[in-house]
Amino acid sequence: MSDHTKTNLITLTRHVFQDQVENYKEASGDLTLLLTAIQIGCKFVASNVRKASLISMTGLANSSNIQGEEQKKLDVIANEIFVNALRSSGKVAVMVSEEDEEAIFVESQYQGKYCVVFDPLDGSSNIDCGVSIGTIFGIYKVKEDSTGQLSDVLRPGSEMVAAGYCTYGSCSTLVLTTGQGVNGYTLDTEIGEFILTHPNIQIPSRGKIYAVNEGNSKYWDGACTKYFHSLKFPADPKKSPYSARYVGSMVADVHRTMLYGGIFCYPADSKSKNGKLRILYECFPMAFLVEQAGGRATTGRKRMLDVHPETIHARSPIFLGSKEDVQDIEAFYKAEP
Ligand code: FDP
Repeated sequence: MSDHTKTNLITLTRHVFQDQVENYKEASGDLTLLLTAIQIGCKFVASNVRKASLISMTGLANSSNIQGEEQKKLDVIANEIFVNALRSSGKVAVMVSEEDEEAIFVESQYQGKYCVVFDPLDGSSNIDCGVSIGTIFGIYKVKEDSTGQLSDVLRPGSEMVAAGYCTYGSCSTLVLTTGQGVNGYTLDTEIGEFILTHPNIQIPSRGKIYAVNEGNSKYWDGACTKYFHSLKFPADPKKSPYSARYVGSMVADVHRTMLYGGIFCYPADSKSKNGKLRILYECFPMAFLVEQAGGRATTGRKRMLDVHPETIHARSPIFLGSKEDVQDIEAFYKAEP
């Protein structure tokens, strides 16, 4: 007799469709189709990342993006892959990509009712040495009576209807929320499908790991300086210090935090007054996922998902992860008006 679990695989599409049938009876199926386009983008990028060194796809593309950062060849290719997959899905009205200065408004014949904000390849500085990188995306529904405008994406993260990321590392895992918890699906490269491997991800309420670029500590404010000191030199002598882990790819650092607990931080500092990470396609999707997994995400002084972005590439400081760890940094900011 066959092992039923191995012949009855729960693919991402099957799982999302099942959720639609059980929980959203009135749904049209458009979100499921949009997520299929995103999956195709992730599989295509995963395949390019895996063979990048073999097909001369490492290195610079000799261009720079809106943030003035030099684009890698893979950044440009990943962006084209996602823009093409999303546009041709027929489900998207507006796209915002980290790699494009302006929002992209889809031509009327292809237009759908969703807006997708995304960083096609996050962690660019890790591309050429084969360290984990990823894609991050967030999805809004266009407002009633809108056919797709900038105001459909310049909204608080709490209005997103879905968000996720896909890691490209020792394996590719797509982690997704549609607002009913968080699930992780690992790419089976032999059959080309994302398979449910991490059902109902829950972040531990407290962790033992912190992730921050410690090299910036001379620029930190008082709250950050005191907080990170408290992790390394706990006031209670019976407590062990936290471990430090920092990949330098947000997707990899957040994925570890989702599974093991702890805190991921990119604070504002005297050099980067608004922090480094972009609100729409880095902070919001990750904050949505973390909250759905029982964790917390803050700017230090405000719930991350309540921020109202003024421009599509605006930045924010961010602290996210285990609920109690994030509450600790919030307390340090509260004590420092
Ligand atoms: P990168 O610049 O390599 O693309 O948003 C970009 C990002 O990586 C994040 O993935 C990562 O968390 C962060 O920047 C790393 O920044 P630092 O190098 O300043 O630590």
